[in-house]
Amino acid sequence: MTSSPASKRQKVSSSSATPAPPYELLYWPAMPGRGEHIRLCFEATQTPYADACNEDRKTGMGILMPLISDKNTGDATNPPPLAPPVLRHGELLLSQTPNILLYLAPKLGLAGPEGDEDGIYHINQLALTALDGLSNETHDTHHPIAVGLYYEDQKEESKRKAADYVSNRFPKFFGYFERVLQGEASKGGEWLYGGQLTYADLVLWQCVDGISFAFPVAMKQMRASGKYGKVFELYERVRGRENVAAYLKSGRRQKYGNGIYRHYPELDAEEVWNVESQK
Ligand SMILES: N[C@@H](CCC(=O)N[C@@H](CS)C(=O)NCC(=O)O)C(=O)O
Repeated sequence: MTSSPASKRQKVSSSSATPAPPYELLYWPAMPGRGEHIRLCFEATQTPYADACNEDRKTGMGILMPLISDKNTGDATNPPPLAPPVLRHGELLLSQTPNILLYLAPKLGLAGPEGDEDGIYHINQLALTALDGLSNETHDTHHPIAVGLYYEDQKEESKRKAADYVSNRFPKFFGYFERVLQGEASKGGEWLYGGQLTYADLVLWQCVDGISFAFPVAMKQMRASGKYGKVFELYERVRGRENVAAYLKSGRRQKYGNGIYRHYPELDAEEVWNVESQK
């Protein structure tokens, strides 16, 4: 019987003679971006990983660029990735942030309580929801028309988009996660699911952190409203964890810049939301 590629990979990592392959993250250098969700899983669990493009930009980009080239057709077992983040683990190459998280979570102990077989799908649901509303939509506030155009070329549309985003989408998504934390499945309201830290908490944390950088005025109001207390408590709880706190102080944590979370004061000003959202 021929073994499937998956079972070959299984053999590599479970063999006592062969050490488990290292985790390699490939992502644009010098920005947290979507790669940060994956970094946080490694950092929170003290799992060794390589961050090739930040450790040695030339070498890292020399690996990443051919992978996402429009000439790449992949190899015998891996289709080509369209865009980073990309995870390399032995012979396995994966892309799509939530897909990578889904793969890593059980291996890193971030997939919920033991014995809860369906738990990972609930955790995935929560992570996908955070990524939809608090990462992908955030990106659209400064690129509402075209990813390939500069922000400056779509500034007026950005203002309208941000106005709606801040006024309507923040309350919807923060309200949702507040309800999740009030719900029974959270098992106590400290963590989103199952009474323990999962990758959904780390995803939500990164989203709230990025949004706080991008929209400080709006976020101050969200905090002051008192409506999302549990979400902000979870944010502080994650930030206070020993491994996360140490990571945030380290040089491995990248600064926000021209990625998903950008601070354009004109998209955050209260007058703009009020005026623009009336149009
Ligand atoms: N849904 C994908 C989106 C990947 C993505 O858009 N990656 C960005 C960097 S964060 C990129 O380089 N995109 C290039 C492009 O869309 O042309 C994911 O979550 O990984």
